[in-house]
Amino acid sequence: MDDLKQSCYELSLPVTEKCNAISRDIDRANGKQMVQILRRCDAEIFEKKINNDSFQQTLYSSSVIQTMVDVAKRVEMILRDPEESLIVLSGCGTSGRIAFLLVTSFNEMLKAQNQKQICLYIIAGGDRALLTSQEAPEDDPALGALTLDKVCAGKKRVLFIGISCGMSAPFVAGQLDFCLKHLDVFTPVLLGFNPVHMARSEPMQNCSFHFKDVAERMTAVQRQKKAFVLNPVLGAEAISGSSRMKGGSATKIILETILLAGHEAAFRGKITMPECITARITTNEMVYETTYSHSDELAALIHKAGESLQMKAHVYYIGWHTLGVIGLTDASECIPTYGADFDDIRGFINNGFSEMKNKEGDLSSLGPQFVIGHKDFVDTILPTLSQNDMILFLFSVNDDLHEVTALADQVRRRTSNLHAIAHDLEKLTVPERVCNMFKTVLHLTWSFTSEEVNSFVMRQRWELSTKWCLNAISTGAHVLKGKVYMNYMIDLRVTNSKLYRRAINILQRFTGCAKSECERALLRAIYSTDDLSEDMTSADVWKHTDAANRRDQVVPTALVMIQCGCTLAEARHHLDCHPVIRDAVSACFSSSKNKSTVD
Ligand code: F1P
Repeated sequence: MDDLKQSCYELSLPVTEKCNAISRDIDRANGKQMVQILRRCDAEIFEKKINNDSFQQTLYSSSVIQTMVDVAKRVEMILRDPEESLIVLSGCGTSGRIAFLLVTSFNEMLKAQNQKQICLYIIAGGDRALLTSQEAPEDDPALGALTLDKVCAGKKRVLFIGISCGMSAPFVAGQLDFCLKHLDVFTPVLLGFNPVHMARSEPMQNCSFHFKDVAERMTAVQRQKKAFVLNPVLGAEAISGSSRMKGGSATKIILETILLAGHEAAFRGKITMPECITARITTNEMVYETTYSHSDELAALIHKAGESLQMKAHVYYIGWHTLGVIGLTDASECIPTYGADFDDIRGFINNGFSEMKNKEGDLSSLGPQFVIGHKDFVDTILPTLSQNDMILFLFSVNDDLHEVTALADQVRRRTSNLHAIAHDLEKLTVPERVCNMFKTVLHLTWSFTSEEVNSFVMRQRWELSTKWCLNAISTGAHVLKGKVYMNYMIDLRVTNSKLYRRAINILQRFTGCAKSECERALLRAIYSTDDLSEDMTSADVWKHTDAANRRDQVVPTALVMIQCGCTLAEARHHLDCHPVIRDAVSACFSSSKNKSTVD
């Protein structure tokens, strides 16, 4: 694509789908360089101005802080009068997983103080979506509304927070629309990271409105403080469109800040002021600084994980308590983002589902993807573990260190490829003999005293720090495996309408061809044919994504077909000869360049 076409094309994309200039060459970076790139991309979460644009509101903008204060006041009201009230957090994919984590932690905190547990999460696709990619329900606005209606039956007051980083998920749009129709009960909040005019305006399944429509209606109602739109801009993701990264982190920071402020106001009489919201965000910024100050260890872990994936071996996260949830979440996201197999990167948590405390309970009978306990790891993985597999323990000084050392001991009998991310406090450190069990230890000692912050708050910081580390490790490892071209996830799974559009965008971006040509190539790859029938081309997006769910490498195949002007079989053969997708694409770009020079 020439420069002008390229910049017009970029301008047409919402911020969350744009290509970040900082990470443009991430696919050529080594571990150390990658950490620096990710560090700079994540710094944008806390920047006062993005791309020198003073019109874009960012996390620290007074309008955003004020909206957070307003929503925290709603939380306070509900906590003060919890009977027949609910706080519901809902989202799809990563957004739903973060909702789950926040809700279970907040409810635990309420329970510890003998308060009513009034928080609920909804994730599109139900609890199985906590561990696996269930992208299709995300496209269903009616299902979203119905699910919300069901869980809120009989409630008199509901604070609903719908999370969609890209302001695009129909499931969430359906819920917000439902709330707007019932403002007597619901106060809807939209959390996303685009300006409202960039919210998605594509038609939705059996629906008369689209996301942007809902976002605009929300903005109108916000004037009467009956609905709230929280949409600071964070800059583009390090891997274009990968909202699990900055989007997920900012979701966690914003919602924890709001919930805690509401809690402090309700139970400690601390009036929520903009300054305390700002101070909490600054604390998270400090967590960011501290985490990335360990760049050497982080780079070493990326390198190790990359080596394992390159050798077709595995990376296993063995986490304790909520750090286990962070591990499970990070691992589950690699499947749709990088077309990874579920066992390339896998997470395990102590006590499995009883530790997760998810609504639907033990899901282990659903299949191997749902086998998540440490005991399961010992029974099923440990006996076949090889030196090429990387094991990464995730724990804090508050976890059972006897259990940590006993399991580490067992693993060490099979492999020395054992590493850890360990959190502790200046006044309470993980003993050296524990750290010495691991080859690499990313040891984060935090300067807060446990009196200063309660253990829930401390844990939230450890979770965020671990999230940043694991996002860097799994992203970096897939880059090293060749699953990223420039900073695009070219082997994504095209399993819902957003990802279908993203796939076409990626094809347009690399080939410079018209949208219609890119879409045809994508459909050829999805339906595995060179001759598309009328039925195929006229089917709606949901039919396409359903078919795409059962195919591998659809975007790389389409890319090679367009670039080389070849058949499906030839494209597949080309990809078979180049297992590293980045190489396959480069080889086909250079061969088509040579061809055009000769022509
Ligand atoms: C929701 C989501 C992402 C996932 C993938 C598909 O996005 O499920 O979490 O990684 O991109 O969409 P959003 O609604 O939060 O933008």
